[in-house]
Amino acid sequence: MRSAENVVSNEIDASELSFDDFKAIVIDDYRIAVESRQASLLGRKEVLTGKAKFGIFGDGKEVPQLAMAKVFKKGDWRAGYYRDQTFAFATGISTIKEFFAQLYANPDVDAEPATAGRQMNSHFATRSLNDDGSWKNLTEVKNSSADISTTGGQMARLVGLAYASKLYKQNKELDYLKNFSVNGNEVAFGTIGNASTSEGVFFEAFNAAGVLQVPMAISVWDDAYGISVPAKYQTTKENISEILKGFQREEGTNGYEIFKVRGWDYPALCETYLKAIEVCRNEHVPVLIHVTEVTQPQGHSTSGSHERYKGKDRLAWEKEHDCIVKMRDWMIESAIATKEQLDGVEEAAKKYVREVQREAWNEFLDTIKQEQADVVRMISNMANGNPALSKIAAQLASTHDALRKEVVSAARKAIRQSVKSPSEDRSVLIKWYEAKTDFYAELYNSKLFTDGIESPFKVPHIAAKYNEQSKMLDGREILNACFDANFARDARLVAFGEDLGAIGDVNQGFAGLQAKYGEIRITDTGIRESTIVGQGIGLAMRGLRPIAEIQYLDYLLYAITVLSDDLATLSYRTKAGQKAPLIIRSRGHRLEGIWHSGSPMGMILGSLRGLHICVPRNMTQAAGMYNTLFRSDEPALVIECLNGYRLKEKLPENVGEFTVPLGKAEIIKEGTHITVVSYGSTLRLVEEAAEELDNFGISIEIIDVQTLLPFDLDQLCAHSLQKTNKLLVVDEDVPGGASAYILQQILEVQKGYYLLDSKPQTLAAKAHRPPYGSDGDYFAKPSVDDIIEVAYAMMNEANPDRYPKLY
Ligand SMILES: Cc1ncc(C[n+]2csc(CCOP(=O)(O)OP(=O)(O)O)c2C)c(N)n1
Ligand SMILES: [Mg+2]
Repeated sequence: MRSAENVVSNEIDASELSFDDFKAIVIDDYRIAVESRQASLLGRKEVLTGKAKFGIFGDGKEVPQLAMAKVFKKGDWRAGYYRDQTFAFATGISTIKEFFAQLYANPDVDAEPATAGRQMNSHFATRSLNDDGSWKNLTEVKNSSADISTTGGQMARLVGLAYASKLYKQNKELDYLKNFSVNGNEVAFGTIGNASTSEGVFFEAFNAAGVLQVPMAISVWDDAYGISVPAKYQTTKENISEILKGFQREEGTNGYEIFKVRGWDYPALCETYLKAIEVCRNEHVPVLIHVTEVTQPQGHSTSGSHERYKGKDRLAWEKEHDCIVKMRDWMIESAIATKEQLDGVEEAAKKYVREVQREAWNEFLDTIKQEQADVVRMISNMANGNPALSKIAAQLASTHDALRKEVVSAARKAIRQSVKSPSEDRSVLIKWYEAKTDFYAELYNSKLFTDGIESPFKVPHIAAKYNEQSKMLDGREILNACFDANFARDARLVAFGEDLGAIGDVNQGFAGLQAKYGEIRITDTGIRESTIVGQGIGLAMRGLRPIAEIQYLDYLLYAITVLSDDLATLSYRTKAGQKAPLIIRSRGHRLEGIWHSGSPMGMILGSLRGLHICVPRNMTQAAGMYNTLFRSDEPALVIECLNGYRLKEKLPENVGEFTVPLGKAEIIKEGTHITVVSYGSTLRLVEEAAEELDNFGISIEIIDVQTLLPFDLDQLCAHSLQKTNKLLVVDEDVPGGASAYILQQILEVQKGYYLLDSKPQTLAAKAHRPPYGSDGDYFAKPSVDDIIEVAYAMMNEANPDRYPKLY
């Protein structure tokens, strides 16, 4: 295997270059390009012959990526997409063997370090973390943030990766973080296809980086198509650099440097990248490099042929302008190499790639082969004349290149078929399968969270302390004191969002803190929720501790794609190779109007597995959760109660240190008749209802679950049901939203079903969003009256004599 070392020598240092050195570098670049092309050609064959499910390749985009690789230094970052294999090979970010391991979905993280077989091919990622979840030294390696498949989805994160350099450069208090930056000199390289620049997040990110003035270098690989759809449907004037011209910086303005270069012109590409990245790195000016006249020799992916949608002329043009063909012609014309020499390079590349591909395939199959042989043997042993079992064993034995699915499925089928004939041999197979379950779960289901040494579950629980002098303050002041203490404690913390800086957020949680800690740490942003989250992801991936504020929970929808696709999947899709300990702060539940009172918890629960979801009932609980989260390394969303900032709470003397553990529910009122489970703002209503219910002799036990993900790990809800046998879930989401999730947790996971003596009840909001005004709220969200009446009706059902019907 060629090492990254050999590749790094291709960086240009023109000052000391002889013509022979230069020739050697160019020829080696050519080698990388043709090897990459061979990988694309062979990769496609592997899919078409059924050895892999789907393939998408970087053919036609090799040469510009060589140029980009030359200026990509250790400590730099990439946020790109599925066309970047040549860049990955040229920088050592990936190897051809790893490329094939990923194509085959090899789940062994050593063979496929980017995603451990979890992502489709050509989804690149480097490993930022040690096995215990701690950071490696990221200044010593070339970094690729983990790709995602959504077109343009990399752009939001790219803003944050670039913004980190700005913080490291401008905030001297961060100098001690030697593993992440050398004076903020790192460039964040983005790549994107021409068609994907049509996505909103591209324009949002583009503008944000222009405002922020960060070292972000975007390359657009422009092959004039997005699958079958040509540029005329994609881009105004069919020319992205033309329409972005207004972003060009001018004397005395901020903005971009914009470059345009043809994708087959190797010397022009090298020169352009050198120039562009110099200004980007040294002056922190974002740059756009529009790489035009790029081709796609095999079409978009293995899903179909491009001959369906490209005309004859275009196909002929693409053949002629294939960047490798052009590079070859130029090398011969410029006496860099002879035709024969290049023929030799091409021949060697073919052979080499074929060898590496075979190795990757064999390694992928090796462990499965062992499992296959074991299962065939065990089923044969237990068959003992049973034809059904013999058939299963024979079928598995004859399956050529069996996948794990076939092996395990055969084992499970054999266990089912022999259910009525227990034997020693059957027990052996069952034992084998049970022992393997953990191994398979580790391979395919593990690391939704990093679960490392900084897991929030390892943060010690410290109770809030009060004394006689403890003051009663507005809820917002409790939070403010918590943030203040944490910002003083940890220089890595930064907070940003709309109206967060100068005025300290719309509810004053950060009031006065910008003046104290500086604009570099507590910062206003434009109205751009997707890239506020992306900004946080990129910063968190580079060792900082961002708090990204989404002004109201209702606006989370604008950021949900970035949260769901990127942040929530990051640990899982890299098998804990990368992490982004980002805290999203928002506020929601009770206020008024269709866009200011939402509680879309079902959406959040459905789309954000991979985040902790905290729903504190007041600001003290919120502060305790922040204290836990700031001391650990997993991402979380904290939803504060919109109507709680002005309610009085007692200030703990250890407001910056006490912790509220995640997943710990709390009984906030004991009772005997009904267990009422809720969270957030509705708890105050439930407490109010409890008082009136007491007058009827109905005693409810109120449980605050505190976090929805994870959910009540000690199973307080089920314990409570042992006493009450009645369950009411009160929730502000739509019917069947979060309340359905809560029921599933209590009835199924906690086995609460067996403890009920009447049907479990939910009380949710209406299916529409709440109308404006207090009356709108009353008729759309669960009210105190609703809670009392539902609880009363449950008692009426149990004992109609004692609790006669109200209506
Ligand atoms: C959000 C989203 N929409 C649609 C797709 C399906 N899709 C995958 S690639 C692609 C075309 C992208 O074209 P372009 O950005 O020009 O990149 P190219 O493949 O041409 O290099 C589309 C529509 C997707 N992956 N994600
Ligand atoms: Mg394209």
